[in-house]
Amino acid sequence: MQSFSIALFTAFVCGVSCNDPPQLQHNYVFDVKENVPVGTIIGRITAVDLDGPQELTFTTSNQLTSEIISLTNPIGSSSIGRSVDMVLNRMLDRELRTDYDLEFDVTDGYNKVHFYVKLFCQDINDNSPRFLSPSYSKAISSRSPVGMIVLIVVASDIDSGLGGQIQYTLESDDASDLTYFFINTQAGLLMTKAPLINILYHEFKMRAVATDGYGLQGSVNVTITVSSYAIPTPPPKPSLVTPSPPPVTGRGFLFG
Ligand SMILES: *[C@@H]1O[C@H](CO)[C@@H](O)[C@H](O)[C@H]1NC(C)=O
Ligand SMILES: [Ca+2]
Ligand SMILES: [Ca+2]
Ligand SMILES: [Ca+2]
Repeated sequence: MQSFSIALFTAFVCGVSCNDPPQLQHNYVFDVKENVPVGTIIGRITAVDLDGPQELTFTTSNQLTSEIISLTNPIGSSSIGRSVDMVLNRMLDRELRTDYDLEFDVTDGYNKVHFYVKLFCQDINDNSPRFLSPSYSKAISSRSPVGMIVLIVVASDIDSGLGGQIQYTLESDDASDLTYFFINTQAGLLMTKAPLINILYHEFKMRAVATDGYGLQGSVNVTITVSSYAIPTPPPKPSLVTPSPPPVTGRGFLFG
């Protein structure tokens, strides 16, 4: 009889407003690798609610979240922990976006609690190095000194860490080409390695290769034309021609 009157009193003073809201079990942070297939379960969310009035239901609460995540049907009793799994709706590309603040609601039928789940997208090495130029070519003289920088190749790789680190090498179907030229591994400087003085005319057709830290490669054609002919240069402008000095007559005048 007494407990009945307490319940009656509580109902009178509070109505349903004394109902406790759902409590999330954690601040949820999940990691997921990019490119994992649609349908992959990437994490579980659990909430508790002791006093109803209904079993908890979970929903995604903004458009971005619904695009990325579906929730499974909840399992478990709200009084000890009711859970849903987050299922991936589409593949993630870390090179487009590295992290998400997903938004959800959980409700006990009376209180609705809004919450965030942090999702970090982890890199996999899914890009090969790419050269900035579709090909490289340069004409040089056979009198070029050893160690001269002929040209600089540049590649980029948008993956993170080792997967984005590039080393350069030079290749040719004719191995003897590589006695004349080499490429600086880190900076992509293509340089002469031996005297070219005996070459009258030759087109060296080689490839610069960029390799990332996990072995993915990109390559580009490099043509170096070596000739003993003078490399054409524009004729000197008349204004740069220094007139010959007048004959010296007053010897000793300036130097006394
Ligand atoms: C690179 O060179 C090879 C052989 O010299 C040629 O078959 C190929 O088409 C070239 N590629 C490009 C992109 O120029
Ligand atoms: Ca409740
Ligand atoms: Ca990547
Ligand atoms: Ca890469």
